[in-house]
Amino acid sequence: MQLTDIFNLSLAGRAAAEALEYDRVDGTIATLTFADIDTRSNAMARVLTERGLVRGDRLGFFLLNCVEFIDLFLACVKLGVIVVPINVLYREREITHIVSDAEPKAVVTTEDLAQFIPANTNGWRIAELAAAASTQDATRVWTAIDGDDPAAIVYTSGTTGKSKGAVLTHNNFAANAINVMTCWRITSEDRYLAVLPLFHVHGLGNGIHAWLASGCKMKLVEKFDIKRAPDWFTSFQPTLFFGVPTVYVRLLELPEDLAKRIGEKMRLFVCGSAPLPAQTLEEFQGKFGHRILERYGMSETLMNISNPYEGERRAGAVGLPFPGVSVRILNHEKQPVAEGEVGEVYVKGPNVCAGYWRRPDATAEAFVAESDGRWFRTGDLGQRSADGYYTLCGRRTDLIISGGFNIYPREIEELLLDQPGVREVVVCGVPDERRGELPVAYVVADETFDEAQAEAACRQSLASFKVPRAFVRVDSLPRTALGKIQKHLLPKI
Ligand code: MLC
Repeated sequence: MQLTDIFNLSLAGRAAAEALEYDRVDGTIATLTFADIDTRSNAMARVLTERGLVRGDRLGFFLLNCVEFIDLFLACVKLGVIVVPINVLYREREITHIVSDAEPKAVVTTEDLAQFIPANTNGWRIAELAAAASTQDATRVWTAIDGDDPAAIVYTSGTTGKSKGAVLTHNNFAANAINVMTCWRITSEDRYLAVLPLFHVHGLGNGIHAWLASGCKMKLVEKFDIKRAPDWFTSFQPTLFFGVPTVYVRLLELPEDLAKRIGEKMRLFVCGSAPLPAQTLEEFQGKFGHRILERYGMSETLMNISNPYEGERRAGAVGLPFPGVSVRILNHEKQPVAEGEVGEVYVKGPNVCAGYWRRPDATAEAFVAESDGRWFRTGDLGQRSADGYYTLCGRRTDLIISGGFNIYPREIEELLLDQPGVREVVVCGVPDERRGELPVAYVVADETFDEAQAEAACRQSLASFKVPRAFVRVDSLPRTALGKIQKHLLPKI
């Protein structure tokens, strides 16, 4: 099995059907069939082969959503080349780490984004690859690929400050695509509006893969923009939409009558990547006439748990395990907790990644081998109700989620500790209505500390969503007798 076999249901099986539309720069709409998608990626695969890429090589993607992202992604899937998506908001420090860890043959990017690629990295322009593909032979390429071959290495923020690459195989993505498609009843009749970034598993593993498996029609936009959303919804009239909570909070800003009209055409709104406040769910239902379906996944595991399509979509809960996925809630002693009690969520299934790229230490830490298999420690705390619904109630780790993007405080703290005058620093998430959480830095520093300089240093090296929204000076950090920082005792801002 390889991913192409599933994608062929549409690439070959629905060759003549309209597959994709996107807005051109001049404002006109481009439409491609599944046959077009297939041949474009065949040609792109031949370009990659000419440039020396073979099965098992890595290729970095540093791109906004665009049709060429899809061409390149499918070309890699067909060749067994491992895709390494990089968040377009990442900057020097983050990209340098990913490139040195994954060692891609090249990082594919645009003219605008090329400035952020480290100088010693092979940067390929997507426009040049696309131009080369346009004159290539577009007949099918086929490579012998094993289902356990990696399809992508997805970097997730690491607790040590350095991100780790979750190795997702063809089988992982296939299991996820089939679950998403069947459990959410996605069919070729659907019209999917894709606003989430393709460099994350939400937009890629759920969005692109469910589109290709089901053969529905997709409208792809560069990135979510609330000002353009009314036009996308009214002109494309989607039936299917995936968002993070921040996207739903922003959609609540739309006028009542428009919301109602959008709701009339819609079949399913799905939310994930961060907790959806029950109030947002209820308000959204009142305004759009749809109960958002909330589900739970991670970059390392793809989708684990989902509220049911039929049946109760319970506010605050993430629902029931997906087919093939086993879930356990364990206490500190790794023993199962009683019903309703809180413990750490462990998962097992065909969706769970093979491990972390070249990090046997981190892989050993994240997995627990039991007599019934290999369980992945999610780091999330949860409980199960009497009727089997799971609810998440926080995290074991310090992870901050802002707008659906993960932030590990340690990475920012390490950078700030290098700033003049800083003696101690701790970064915490503070609640924010729109983004869920925002990072704030509490700093113990002498008079040489300069806030503007610290902020500029963060902005230079880190993604914009990681830059602390405030620097709060404190005399000391509240600690326990054992020296652990008590974040809850820091002054509220
Ligand atoms: C935001 N920006 C982006 C971007 N999202 N740039 C490129 N691509 C994107 N996808 C930039 C904006 O241009 C802007 O830059 C700044 O970030 C703030 O954006 P905003 O539009 O003012 O913010 P907001 O209205 O808050 O909306 C942000 C958002 C974004 C919701 C659109 O946070 C987003 O796309 N989040 C999705 C994250 C995601 O897909 N996570 C899935 C992880 S997978 P400037 O320069 O103008 O300031 C995972 C597993 C699972 O967790 O279970 O799914």
